[in-house]
Amino acid sequence: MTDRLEFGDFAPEFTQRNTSRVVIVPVPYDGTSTYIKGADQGPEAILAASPNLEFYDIQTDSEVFTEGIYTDAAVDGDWQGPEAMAAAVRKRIAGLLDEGKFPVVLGGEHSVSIGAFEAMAQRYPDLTILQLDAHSDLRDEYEGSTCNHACVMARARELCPIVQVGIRSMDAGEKPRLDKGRVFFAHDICDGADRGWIETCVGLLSKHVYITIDLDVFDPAVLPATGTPEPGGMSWYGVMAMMKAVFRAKTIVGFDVVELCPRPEHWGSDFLAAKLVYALLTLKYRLK
Ligand SMILES: [Mn+2]
Repeated sequence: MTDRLEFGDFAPEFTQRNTSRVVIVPVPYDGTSTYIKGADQGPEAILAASPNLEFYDIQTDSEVFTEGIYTDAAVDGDWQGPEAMAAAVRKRIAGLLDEGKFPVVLGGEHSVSIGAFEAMAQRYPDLTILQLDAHSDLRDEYEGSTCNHACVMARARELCPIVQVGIRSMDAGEKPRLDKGRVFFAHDICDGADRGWIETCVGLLSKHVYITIDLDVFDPAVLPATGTPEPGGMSWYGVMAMMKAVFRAKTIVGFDVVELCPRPEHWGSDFLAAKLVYALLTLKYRLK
């Protein structure tokens, strides 16, 4: 037994490290966020909310936890900057890939994804990184670091092709780095737009896909507890429709859910993040 929080509250036979296909990796890091601090509390809030989910999925008539969901120790340390944190995440994820596990990273601010990107790109030469986010995150450098949360997708682009979904906030200086053919802006895909864009998006992905979900991709009315909320975001069913199409067509090799900034008055955000994790696992293993 361990006194640390676990995802869900499953019988011990479904939470053993050696038999679990899924490994949850909390990364409680918030070293570079620029507006509201608190993303380091995100993993704990997601884990704390998770036992309150229903673990039966209506749409697929399934209980995906039977694949085994192990919650690993947090990647944590007394780091001087995000570079050292990214290296620690890379090492952890590379180890899990060696063991044949399906890693799920819980942030933490978005820079926690960089180490996962590196481990994934090394393992899968044809990788595409699919980003759901309000922000393009394509700054080459921000506040003295190339691993700042505002630079996450600039680092991703150095490793492999990327596709960006839900974007509605960026700096003019990022324009040269933006590949417009691979960006789905929120104003084009939200608010009653038909979902034909999803097929176009799936068509841009390679076989192996890593998904990075900044929770601020959701509209703040849906998920308010995030550090840099932006109006005009995606709905729950908008995200799920897209995810269903992606998981059906491609081999998803892992994903992260980042930038939850928990607030006591917005406990629904913690629950949404936990539900999103479980819903994506259902799509991974139970989608018919
Ligand atoms: Mn963002």
